[in-house]
Amino acid sequence: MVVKKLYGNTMKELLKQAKAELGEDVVILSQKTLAGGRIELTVAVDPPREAQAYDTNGLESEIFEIKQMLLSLVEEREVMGLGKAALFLYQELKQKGLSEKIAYEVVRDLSQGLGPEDLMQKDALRKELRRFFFSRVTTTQPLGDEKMCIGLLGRTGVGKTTTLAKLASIERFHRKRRVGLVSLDGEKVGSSEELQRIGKILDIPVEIAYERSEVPKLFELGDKVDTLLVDTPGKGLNEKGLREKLFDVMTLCPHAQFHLLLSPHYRSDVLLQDLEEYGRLSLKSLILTKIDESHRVGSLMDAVLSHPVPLSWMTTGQDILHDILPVNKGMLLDMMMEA
Ligand SMILES: Nc1nc2c(ncn2[C@@H]2O[C@H](COP(=O)(O)OP(=O)(O)OP(=O)(O)O)[C@@H](O)[C@H]2O)c(=O)[nH]1
Ligand SMILES: [Mg+2]
Repeated sequence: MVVKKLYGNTMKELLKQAKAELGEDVVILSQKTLAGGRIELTVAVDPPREAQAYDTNGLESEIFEIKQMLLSLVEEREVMGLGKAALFLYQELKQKGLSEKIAYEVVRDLSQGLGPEDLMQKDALRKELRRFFFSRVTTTQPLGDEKMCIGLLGRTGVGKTTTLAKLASIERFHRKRRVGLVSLDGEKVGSSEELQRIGKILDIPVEIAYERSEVPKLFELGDKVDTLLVDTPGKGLNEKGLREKLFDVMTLCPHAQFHLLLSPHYRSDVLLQDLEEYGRLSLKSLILTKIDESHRVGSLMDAVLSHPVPLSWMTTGQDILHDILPVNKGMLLDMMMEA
């Protein structure tokens, strides 16, 4: 992969430059606003197939696993040194679904804020855990008064289309804004009918792109609304199709904000994989979906504690008019510890 960093004042100008220098297949790896407002855009293109290097993935992942095993032995010994209550909490956190790495980080952090006496007390540790969780996990409220373009990302079935409809309902009925919905997911069987149904219930315009070439036409809707909501297919950024369409979205809506959806149904390694992959775009927030379906939110909390992306909403059912609320950190922590 050929990677290049570009600097400029607007996304539009940078995206144009990226296409001119690296061609139509260029993809965005990350974007960052620097001090003084300048933008740093990291872009890449894949090299031709024959130029790809010898695959060392197998060996690398074995070395990684061995390193992890050694590290966890060292960590467990260190936790033992903190006392019985800390060790119990460490084991409890792992049993609730946190990975060894995060459980160790939590207990080590708690031990720094507590004296040896408190470290022996279960209650004091629990209180400190709450403080740690509230300070480490941040939240954000992304709906502003300016013109907005909001794209939802995530693996298939995680709840993108349903959550988008819920956001449309908040914008349309609670905040009385003009809303439009565009979908980049025209290929999916039944998606047109589903989106038309949502458009009818919420009384908002809906446009669907079947091909990449249709994307620019779709975004003309952006001129007529305050909030443009963008539905995406449940494809990874590595699969051809989505990343090109997202590139176009960023060109057409340089102020677009992207949110990644995660649900407690997935193991933490799957959630972390999504965070790594979609985190290449600068994510505005994480939306936690299907919180009503599983009380075991440990894997979700593990992913949330591993990445510094703020949380915004959580969704709690299939009703597009009601089942969404701002993230409640206390509720999530209680759910994890009581599961
Ligand atoms: N219980 C519950 N079900 C939900 C929630 N959000 C979505 N669903 C359901 O999950 C299923 C999949 O939701 P979609 O919104 O179609 O998921 P998607 O991410 O758009 O899926 P693709 O378009 O296939 O990528 C649907 O049956 C939704 O009704 C939620 O918060 N709770
Ligand atoms: Mg969908």
